[in-house]
Amino acid sequence: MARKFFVGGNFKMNGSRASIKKIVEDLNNVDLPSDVEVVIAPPALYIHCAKELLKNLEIKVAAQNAFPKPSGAYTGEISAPQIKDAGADWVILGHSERRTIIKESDEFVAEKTVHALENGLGVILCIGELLEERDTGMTLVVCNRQLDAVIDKVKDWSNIVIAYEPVWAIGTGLAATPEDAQSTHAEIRQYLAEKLGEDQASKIRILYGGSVNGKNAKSFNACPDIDGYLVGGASLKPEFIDIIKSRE
Ligand code: G2H
Repeated sequence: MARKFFVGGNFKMNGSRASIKKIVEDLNNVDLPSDVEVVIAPPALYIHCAKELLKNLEIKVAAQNAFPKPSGAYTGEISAPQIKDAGADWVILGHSERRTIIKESDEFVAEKTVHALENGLGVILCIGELLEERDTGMTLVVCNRQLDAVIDKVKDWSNIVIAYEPVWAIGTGLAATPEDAQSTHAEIRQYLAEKLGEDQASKIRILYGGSVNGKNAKSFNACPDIDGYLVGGASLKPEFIDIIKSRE
């Protein structure tokens, strides 16, 4: 079965009611390809508003984080059931900005993944290496370690999409080359096959993330193991639509 191309827009901590309304209206007003799954991830405050404004019901909404408890005394956190209640179907977990700035461990990301899946959310699981890890040949060691934490706890990966985001490429304008990205994606898929079996590995979508924009998206078209993109900065701009349409 072919893997459906997936384009996620990670707005990060950007936007206002007005700017998110504009992004959603722009998405409402274009014919998007039916063979691309589109998910937008506004800041949590705007999930409900984005969901209400979306007229194209094929476009789904994601949160950018979730706490691994359903409710309780966890000031400032949001739970998977609340994310569902606000209208989102997905959550981004393990983004490098949370791993590095908020110091989230592999185990905590795995715990969140279990909780999100148990509560009916799809998970966009981000993995990726720092520049010094890449320079010392540690790319796969790091990616595999981040995957292992989740593999230890989750056997059914049908509701997980992996986003491979080399940290050195995030927000820098310096995307990985298609050759480098394809080679890492293929190695990640091979690792998943060893751990989860060929069948599951062949179905898991592996997105590339890191400075994808309207100009470079097409350059990844020939990469068989790149099943879409997680887009940050460019998802706030009209070129997000060019990225969604980049396979046409
Ligand atoms: C990587 C990506 C989105 P950007 O973080 O997750 O952001 O496209 O701005 O590099």
